[in-house]
Amino acid sequence: MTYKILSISRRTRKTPFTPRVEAAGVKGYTVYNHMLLPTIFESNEADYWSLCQDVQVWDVSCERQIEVSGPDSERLIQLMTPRDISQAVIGQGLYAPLCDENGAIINDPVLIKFAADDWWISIADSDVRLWARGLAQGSGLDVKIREASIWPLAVQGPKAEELVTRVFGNEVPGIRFFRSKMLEFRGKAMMVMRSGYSKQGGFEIYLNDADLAEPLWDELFAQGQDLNVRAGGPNLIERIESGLLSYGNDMNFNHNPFECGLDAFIDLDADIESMSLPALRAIKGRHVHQLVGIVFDQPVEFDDFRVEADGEAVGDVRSQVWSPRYEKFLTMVMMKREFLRENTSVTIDNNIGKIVDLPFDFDAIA
Ligand code: THG
Repeated sequence: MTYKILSISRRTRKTPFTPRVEAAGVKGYTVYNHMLLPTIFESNEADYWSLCQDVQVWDVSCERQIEVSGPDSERLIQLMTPRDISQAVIGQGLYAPLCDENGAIINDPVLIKFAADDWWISIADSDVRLWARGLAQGSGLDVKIREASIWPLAVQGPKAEELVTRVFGNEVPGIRFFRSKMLEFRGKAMMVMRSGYSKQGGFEIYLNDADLAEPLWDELFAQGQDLNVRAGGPNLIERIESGLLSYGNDMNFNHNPFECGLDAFIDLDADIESMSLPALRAIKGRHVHQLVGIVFDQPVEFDDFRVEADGEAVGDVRSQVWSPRYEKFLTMVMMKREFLRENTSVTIDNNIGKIVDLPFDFDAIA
């Protein structure tokens, strides 16, 4: 991949952390939910090791919170997702696909039950606000829908718990995975959840006061000096090794949750009112594609992201990266299931790629 200059304007929204991100020497941004998302500071690989060994602070403000409040809020959220949300407790996050009436994936957010009649959809990169407003209008639901003034800041890595405890206090270690507490910074309570887009452990701080963005950033860096704290962002190497899906890359509106291996996050048998469930029940077992891993011993170049076998297209490369830890070229490929039934490898330019299930099982690959 090559990097090009990104033209920045009002459309590529900045965040309250952007001045600090710039001062930290950001080298690359992407645009996510029409907002800047820092991707590279030192280099993809140096950032990877810092994330895996120490602790990083990520400006993930682009994880916009679509707030759905009012008497019908839970009804609307349940309509949009095939995951049963009826047992969620206040302060809990639930990773859940949103699907349309055909079972196509609209987004794969973290759903947060912030209060009884107040849900946050912590969205991946697609315009869920428009979809939610359209559904609410069309179904006559009594809800308010807005993009909340919340800017998540992730603290990720093995030393994240130590750092967040130093800044937010001794209640931090007691927070369970995908649960949260309201904790104070400079006298202001904000949600702190044990979550984040890496498997190195960590927290997301849902900043609710833009004026505290730079003080919070500065405090994390002051307290984290001896922990080697660095600025970072969702890291391509780490997230592929960990099997975390990226909407728009690994899957999009053309795919359903079965094809992406999101089966665990849908409740086909639940007695819930969800617009995609009838279609998903009908599709199950009959989907055409499957997202799998294909592992090579060295980097290979695909022709227009195509995986071919005997001159025929059998798969579509969605994400790829060189893993410095495992010294393997990891690809995530949407493959035809018909091909998978009879093949366990593919050959690209004389390089044999081993087809494996996701997430990657590195003991099996070695
Ligand atoms: N945090 C928050 N919002 C987000 C993301 C996030 N919105 C956009 C994007 N990331 C959504 N995608 C994911 C993908 C995977 C996970 C979280 C968000 C994730 N998955 C775990 C797993 O697959 O093991 C746990 C899932 C579970 O048990 O519920 O964490 O990062 N706020």
